[in-house]
Amino acid sequence: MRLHVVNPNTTRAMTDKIALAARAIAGTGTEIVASQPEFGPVSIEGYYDEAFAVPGMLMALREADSQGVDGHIIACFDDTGLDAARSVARAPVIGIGEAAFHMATLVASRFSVVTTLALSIVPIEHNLMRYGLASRCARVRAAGVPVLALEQRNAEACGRISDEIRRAIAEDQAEAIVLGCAGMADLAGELSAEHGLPVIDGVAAAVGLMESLVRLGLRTSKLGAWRTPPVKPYAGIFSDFAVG
Ligand code: 5HY
Repeated sequence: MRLHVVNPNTTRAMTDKIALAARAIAGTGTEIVASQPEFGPVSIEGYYDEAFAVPGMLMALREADSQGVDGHIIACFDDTGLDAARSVARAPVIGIGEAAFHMATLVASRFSVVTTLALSIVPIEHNLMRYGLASRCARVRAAGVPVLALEQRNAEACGRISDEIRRAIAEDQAEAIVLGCAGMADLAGELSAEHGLPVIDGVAAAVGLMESLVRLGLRTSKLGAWRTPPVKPYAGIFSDFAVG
């Protein structure tokens, strides 16, 4: 099978790290095709960045969809543009945030999320509510680390994330940790070993879930929320985004 992993921000080093993490978990018969938008924010931190990441992400996703892939993974922890992507893509679409949350519920009765900046906390809390999983999440925490600070092996950034995990265990009684940024994909194993609990990276979780969806022959239902968008003109610079 062929899975498309799209990093919705425009930082190539992060796209490469995400692709590496996806390929590390992918089964032998799974090819990972990675992409990123040609335009948009270099990182997504909060609602405003997210708004300007969605068009470019959708363009990359529709291009991959037209080339024929078995599934799409949106590799931004906010699940940027997930609903729009499911509406327009032929192949099923999974966001790494939703994937990580579901995996955490299978190994822990309560989990905490450790993300980058405080700006990202409420968008993640909103997603947990939308997915019906807020009751399983003890708390969404921020390590105070900008997304792009994770791009080089930054001891200070890793230390902040580790300290926040320690607080989540002590204060939230977290039984598992979800890493709240695609840029943390390479840290899950060492943090799990350091703290002695499951630490879940959304990229790996999404690849595992997508392989199962494809094997089960499941695709997005087009009967309701994610039905194909109606054909209509789009004026101005978005004219190429119109469906049909
Ligand atoms: C991510 N931002 O996974 C999110 C994490 C965040 O550019 N990739 C980004 O801080 O919201």
